[in-house]
Amino acid sequence: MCSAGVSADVPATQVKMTTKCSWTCLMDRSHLKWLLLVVVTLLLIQYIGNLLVYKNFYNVTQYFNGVYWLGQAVSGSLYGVHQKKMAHILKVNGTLTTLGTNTTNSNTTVSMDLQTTMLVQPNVTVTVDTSTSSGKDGNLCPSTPPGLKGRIVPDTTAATWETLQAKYSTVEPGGRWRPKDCTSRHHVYIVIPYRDRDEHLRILLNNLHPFLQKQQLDYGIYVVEQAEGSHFNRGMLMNIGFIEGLRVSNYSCVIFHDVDLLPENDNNFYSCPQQPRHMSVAIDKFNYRLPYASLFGGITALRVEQMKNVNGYPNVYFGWGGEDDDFSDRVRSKGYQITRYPAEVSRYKMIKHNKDKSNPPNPVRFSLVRTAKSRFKVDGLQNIQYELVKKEERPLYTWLNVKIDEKKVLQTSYMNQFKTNPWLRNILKS
Ligand code: UDH
Ligand code: NGS
Repeated sequence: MCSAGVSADVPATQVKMTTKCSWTCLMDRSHLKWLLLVVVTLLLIQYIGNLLVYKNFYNVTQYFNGVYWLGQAVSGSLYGVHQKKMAHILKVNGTLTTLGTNTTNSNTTVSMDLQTTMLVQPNVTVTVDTSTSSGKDGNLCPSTPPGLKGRIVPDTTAATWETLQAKYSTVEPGGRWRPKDCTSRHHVYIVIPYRDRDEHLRILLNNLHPFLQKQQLDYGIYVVEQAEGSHFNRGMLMNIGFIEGLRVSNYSCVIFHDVDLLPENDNNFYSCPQQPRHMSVAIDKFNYRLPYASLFGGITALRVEQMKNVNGYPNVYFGWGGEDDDFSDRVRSKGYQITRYPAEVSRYKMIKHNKDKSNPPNPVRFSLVRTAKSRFKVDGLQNIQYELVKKEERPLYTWLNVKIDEKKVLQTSYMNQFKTNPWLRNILKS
């Protein structure tokens, strides 16, 4: 203990400070200053650390062989940057292992690198999402389908339609299938946007049917082909497939699937977890790395009510690019988290091809993405217009041939700000 005192017999001008040091005062004042500084720094570090402590668990899903995925979310500010963190955790034989983390700044997600650091506290209890693992029906398929191998090599040979039909004779007309011996836990439909890619479609279906059957899914495949006469519009084809699929069956989960992506791991479950999922995380074309954090293109999985809630894809993107970025913004602006399984699982091979002639890059796509928010409510499922020219239940898929009136779609008040753009002017005057 140190104390300071003033001698009473000294004039005020000569007031003298005297210092008494008790036996506990083991250091002089300069040491004390340093000690205080260290203590304050330690407290500050602990405070910042606490902001980033992994506390809130959500979205726990079993997705293969006794392995659980769970998002562990935390929010906080470090050096003024708002951060969110998610951990991807595997539970194998009762042991929790963290595979990697997603750090998100300002609501965007970055790809994660696989690492084996243990991030969970030892007293964490993992509870499995019972919405997909229990049911009244006693004959439910097992939550872990038997016979999954993990890494698989896609077959890139283009078999003829006749060969494929014979090979997958148990598939019902319209491309529907369900396990015979048990009731599937997942009622899923796959929507494929399509134009002039016959060979890609044959290759994809040759890979997809056996893949989905091994996963014991109750599924249907819908190929939405855009008729000639308008620039390709991937977003609208997704919306149309979504609407038309629901006319056929009461699906609960939709998977939007580019025709040129082939899965390389059969543990990549084609179902919808609690949050929207970006499935094509690691593609060979990008060296198995996610090109950018908010990417939500290629293949995505959403629950039907989530797709309705975000008003679907935008309709106004004709030509290549941007519609998936707009969709990504829609999903996140509704408060959903875009989730991703580990890159080892969400692995794809892309069938090599060049840019399609009828799908040139859209020159206004960047402006459209920048102003996307203003159209979330007015442009999408809510106002879509198309003509269903033909619908056929083909042996391996349902074929929807649709006509899109490009001029009509773009002639709306919310596109007024782009009317001076030569590309758009050209379309509108044609
Ligand atoms: N699609 C068609 N027909 C088209 C255009 C697009 O079916 O004419 C569909 C198809 O499902 C495709 C998806 O829309 O997978 C996405 O279109 P894309 O494959 O053109 O876009 P992505 O960004 O590839 O996947 C761009 C071409 C990269 C060329 C690189 C050349 N080295
Ligand atoms: C972005 C595009 C996305 C596209 C992504 C990956 O630049 O639509 O590249 O493309 N966004 C815009 O153009 C605004 S890829 O390399 O797969 O061809 O999905």
